[in-house]
Amino acid sequence: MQIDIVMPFYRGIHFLKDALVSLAKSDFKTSVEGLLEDLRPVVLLVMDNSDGKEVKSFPGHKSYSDEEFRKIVEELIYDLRQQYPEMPYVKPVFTKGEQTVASLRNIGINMSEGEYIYFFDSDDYVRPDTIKKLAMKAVRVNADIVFGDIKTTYYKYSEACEENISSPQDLRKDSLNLTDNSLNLRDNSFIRKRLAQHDFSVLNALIKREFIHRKDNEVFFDENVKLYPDVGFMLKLFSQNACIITDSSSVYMKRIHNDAIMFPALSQLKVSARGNERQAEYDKALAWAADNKTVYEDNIEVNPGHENLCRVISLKDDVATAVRDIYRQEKTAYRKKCITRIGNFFKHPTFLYRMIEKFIFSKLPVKKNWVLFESFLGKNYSDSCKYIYEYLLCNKGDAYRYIWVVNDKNTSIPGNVTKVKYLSLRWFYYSSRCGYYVNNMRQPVWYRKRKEAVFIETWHGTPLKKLVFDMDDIHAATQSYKMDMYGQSRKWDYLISDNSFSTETFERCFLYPKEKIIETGYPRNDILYADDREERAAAVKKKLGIPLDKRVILYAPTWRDDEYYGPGQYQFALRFDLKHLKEELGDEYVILLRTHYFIADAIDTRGLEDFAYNVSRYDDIAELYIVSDICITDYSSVFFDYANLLRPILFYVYDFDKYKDTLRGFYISMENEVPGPLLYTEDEVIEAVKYIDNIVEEYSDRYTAFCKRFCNVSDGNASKRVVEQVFDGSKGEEK
Ligand code: C2G
Repeated sequence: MQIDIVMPFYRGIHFLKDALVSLAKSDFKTSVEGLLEDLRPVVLLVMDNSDGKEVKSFPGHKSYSDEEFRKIVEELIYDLRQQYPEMPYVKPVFTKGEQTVASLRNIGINMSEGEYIYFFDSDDYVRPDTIKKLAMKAVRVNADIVFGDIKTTYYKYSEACEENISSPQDLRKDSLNLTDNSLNLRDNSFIRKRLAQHDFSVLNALIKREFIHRKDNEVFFDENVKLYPDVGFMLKLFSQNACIITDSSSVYMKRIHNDAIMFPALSQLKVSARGNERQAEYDKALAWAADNKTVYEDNIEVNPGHENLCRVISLKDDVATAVRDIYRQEKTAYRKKCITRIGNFFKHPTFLYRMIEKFIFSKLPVKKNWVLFESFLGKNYSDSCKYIYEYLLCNKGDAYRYIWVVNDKNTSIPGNVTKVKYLSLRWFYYSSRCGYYVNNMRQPVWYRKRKEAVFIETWHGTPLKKLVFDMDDIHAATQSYKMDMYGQSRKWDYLISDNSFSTETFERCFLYPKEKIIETGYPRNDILYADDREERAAAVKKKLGIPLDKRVILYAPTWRDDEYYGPGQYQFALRFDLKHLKEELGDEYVILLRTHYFIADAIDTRGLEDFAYNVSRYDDIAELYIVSDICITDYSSVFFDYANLLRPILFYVYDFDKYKDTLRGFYISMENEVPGPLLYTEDEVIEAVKYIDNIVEEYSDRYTAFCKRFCNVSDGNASKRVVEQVFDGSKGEEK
């Protein structure tokens, strides 16, 4: 039995690869109960080079010419064929001119020769038995359509189908929850259910080709419908007398795109366009259903020869009802949304403040000499913002008015400074009126930047772990990360970079124009080169109560994307037995424990006060760098900064494989390029600390090479360079 798999493809070679790999790993061989002799899947890969046509070209990325596109696809098929000799035959069909998913599918329908057609979107994938299961049912009852289940996933094939990742927050949504009535269909409940859920998807359905290519009534996709061609197509199929069965154990994995910027799914295209298309499409379907009502027959016939197996069903009335329902439900949903919005308005002051900002504050003039500083969402007085501020204060003094976002009003800040709490009404006031906004994180998605204001994004680290558009799957709490970040970064006037590696990476991973990146080095590292560094270190030691005769280890790990309570609230379990550590190292060392600012869990140091110091709430990590003799981290960017001190760095990477392969991936090879050893157990860490001189010697060449590449801009004058370029530069002058 030949199954023609009609696969439209227009963009995202990584999606296509996953789809084809899933077919290559599918089982088309096994015959069950002797019913299935031979399944012959043929993939009709019908393509249009949208990358080539895409007008937008993103910084750091390129689009393909038709020629290049063809080459890439052919190479992919060739490589997969080498890797998986059993992969179904793939027939590439390159089309010319503008195509829609509907027209690509119609080309596939016209080319098909097999008994059944299976529509498969090239950004989805199947499980190894998905198609076979449908085929078995189809053969048994000679069905016109066999429907399987559809599950949605955010993850690529290897994670969702092979590794079975189990994060505590399983983001996969519910499936259709079919009850398997495949061999005993007594009523039309399944189809009615689909209609009621507005599920008109053609996916995971094995459809008899004759049933589409009927003599009396050929069914094609409406090529004028760009976004939802399935609706009209399925309504037409549903309204015919069809032998329809289901198999809930056959599961098709529909992938939700986490990147609506570079690789939007059709449903993620511009909302207004989507709304109109959908409306038009439903209108058409409704009109069609109404027109055909005259030929509606309510009788349910029994398919000859298969009386006990299935029924032939006719659903014209259900179709018309469903379409009317859609309108009703949409209206109700809209009303509910309005009510929720009004509710939110009173529940969360932010909504109210946003309105006040929009209608009052934003009407007041921008104050050109007001500078707003915000570090880690107001959690502390730190990072590059602090050093830019202190430079301005020393060198420009009263020329500017300084406002700091700090949630704790007792935070000690030098100079005459106005303090505001993050997202308080005063924050809205100052963020709306200030001429300069210096921030080291992302501002809220809804933040409205005034045209006259200058936004300086300092960012908060040289990237080791992959960021935004360089990431495949998102395991963190917010799946809208890429879209959010894209919108947020469009509002930045300057982005500070610590080295040429960061500049290149930011351009690509943020899709951010290189001209706006200023490679000044990080102001936060100026302190590491300060003449009075040792005096400052002594003062910090005194403040923390660290005994002067002890050497200091700083342990500063990062956060894990998949261990969270909610956005910005991450979990952390310390992988050190502090008592044991104290026994082994306590005579010579004390340890400073510093969790990432996203971590909500607190570290328990009770009973070990003279050895372990919890410095997670200490304002500025740079001050902790200068008091420490050894830094232990994992995948945090802290080591890029710490390396400026040329002191030993150890990498305690107990979950290395997971972090590298699943959660993030790295820009540089941790095995070969970082300036210290990768250690996987507590004992290895203890050993390394005991023999730290050997480590220093062993890693000396690597350390030198590392600094040459990543620390070559830093010299203690980064803040000065930023102020000169941003505050004294042309953009600042204009103000
Ligand atoms: N940090 C800290 N304490 C930690 C970890 C990090 O104070 N235990 C601070 C450091 O200044 C570090 C910054 O937060 O450089 C960023 O932390 P990362 O661990 O690197 O993680 P993330 O916030 O995800 O930023 O380009 C850099 C990346 O964006 C990483």
